[in-house]
Amino acid sequence: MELTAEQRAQFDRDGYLIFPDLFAPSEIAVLRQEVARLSDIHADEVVRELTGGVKSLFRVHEDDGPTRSAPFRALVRSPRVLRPVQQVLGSDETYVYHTKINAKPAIEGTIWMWHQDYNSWSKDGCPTSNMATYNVMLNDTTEFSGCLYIIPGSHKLGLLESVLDTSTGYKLWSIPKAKMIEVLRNSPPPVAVTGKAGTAVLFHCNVLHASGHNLSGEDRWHIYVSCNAVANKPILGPNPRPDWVVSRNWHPLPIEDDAGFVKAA
Ligand SMILES: O=C(O)CCC(=O)C(=O)O
Repeated sequence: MELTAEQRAQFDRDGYLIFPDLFAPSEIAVLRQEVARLSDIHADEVVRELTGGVKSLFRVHEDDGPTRSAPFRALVRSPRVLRPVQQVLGSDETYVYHTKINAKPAIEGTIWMWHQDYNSWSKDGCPTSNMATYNVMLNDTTEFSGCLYIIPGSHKLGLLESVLDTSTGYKLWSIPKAKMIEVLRNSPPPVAVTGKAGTAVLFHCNVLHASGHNLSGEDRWHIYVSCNAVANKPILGPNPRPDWVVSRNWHPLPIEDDAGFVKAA
């Protein structure tokens, strides 16, 4: 899948792109089966809500480790995912920084406070913000079920100061309250990124985003494929985060079969 010049200009301007209904219901059914299987695994790669449900399942794109998954490994190599990522990063030599399935369970799935992904990734040692994330909705996503909110154009603010938010099961570098209020009062209104299962979203690592609690009766499953240019691989410090959140596999990812993830099931 090749982005048009117009889409590339839109990504540069707004910091994100939405691809409604990009994956068919039959394709999403395959991926959902995998999430159900992976949710029973107990390992470091599976982060839980403070109440016990699965918050995030990391490292589903490799062929080793407890959360390995042949369908998700094939998904990150599909042209529908990898080609747009290569285009916005301006490099055919890209790799997966991490994969994460945010399960946001019905009723107990908690918020993600306002942040820029590069708040964390700069601290991991990635020299520049030439990084992006590709999200696929694995079920219908509404405001009620805790959709993502994005502030259009906020990547142009550059990297903002952050503080470590420890209020949920996953520690996250987030924007301090006073700064965030100032940004919200001076920015276009946040966009609620809702859509049918199979909708995809690609966003820049400096775009400000957050999401609400899942108050609905259904889990809200999303996969996030975060990508980096090989030339921007992190210069790791003395106590780097583990491999499942900061991949050490920085071989360029090949583009493979667009239907590979269905065949791999
Ligand atoms: O899954 C969500 O609702 C938000 C996830 C997010 O913001 C992130 O992983 O950076």
